[in-house]
Amino acid sequence: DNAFLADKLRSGKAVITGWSQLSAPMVPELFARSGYQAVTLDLQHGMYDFASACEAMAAIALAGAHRIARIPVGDNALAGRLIDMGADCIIAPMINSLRDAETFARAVKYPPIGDRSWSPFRAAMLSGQTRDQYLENANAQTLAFAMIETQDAIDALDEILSVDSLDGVFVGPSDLSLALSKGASLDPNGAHTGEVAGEIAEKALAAGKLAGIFCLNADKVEEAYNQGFRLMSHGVDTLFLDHSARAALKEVAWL
Ligand code: 3PY
Ligand code: MG
Repeated sequence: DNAFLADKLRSGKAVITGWSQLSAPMVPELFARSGYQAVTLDLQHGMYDFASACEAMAAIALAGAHRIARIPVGDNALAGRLIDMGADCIIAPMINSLRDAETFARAVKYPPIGDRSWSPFRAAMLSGQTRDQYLENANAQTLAFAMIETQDAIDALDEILSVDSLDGVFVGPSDLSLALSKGASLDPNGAHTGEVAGEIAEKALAAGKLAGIFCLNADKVEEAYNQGFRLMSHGVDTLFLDHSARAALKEVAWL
């Protein structure tokens, strides 16, 4: 369908996004062709750079799916470039303060709620709008999600959620579990990590924001949905390949 990602999420629809770290454009296209409504390109921990993300977004768009990009820490200039090239949603990692949230979200939005710089030629083309229409709709259609995944972020959550130009929060359960255990254990699927994620979603929803989360299995997707999250990742290309490669080799282990 032609609905915008922002409209789907705001109307309460769940959106599952594939998560891509391998930067050949066929990889995110495969996610989209296999039915994922959205594909997230990981420019923080994956192999993508700006050029490969541009190619990937074209391939995803061709397959009719939403484009989400996770930027490297603090790279708000790249956020602007990626939306200009057709990202529907930017996820910014390690947002730890009001100032982090404000500078990030403002880079994604045009005045009066932000200071995004003008020239969305590609984004307007991909969304099927004239540039005038694009200007009218961009602030509502383009999403800024701040990752909440540190103790500082939890401490500053109310302030972060007060940022007008921010659309939502996105929980990173691995870093969150490291923060909660003070570095003692990585426990993204643990009960305590899940409870804290639920509290983050509750606060976000109460503040009128959207909530998203990185999930490592289908049970976590269900838990997150019940906690009010609507944007959930499920399926990472590197992990798919890792699991399938091991399984394939195991089948011929008799050799
Ligand atoms: C985390 O779990 O910390 C993430 O950033 C998800 O990729
Ligand atoms: Mg993280």
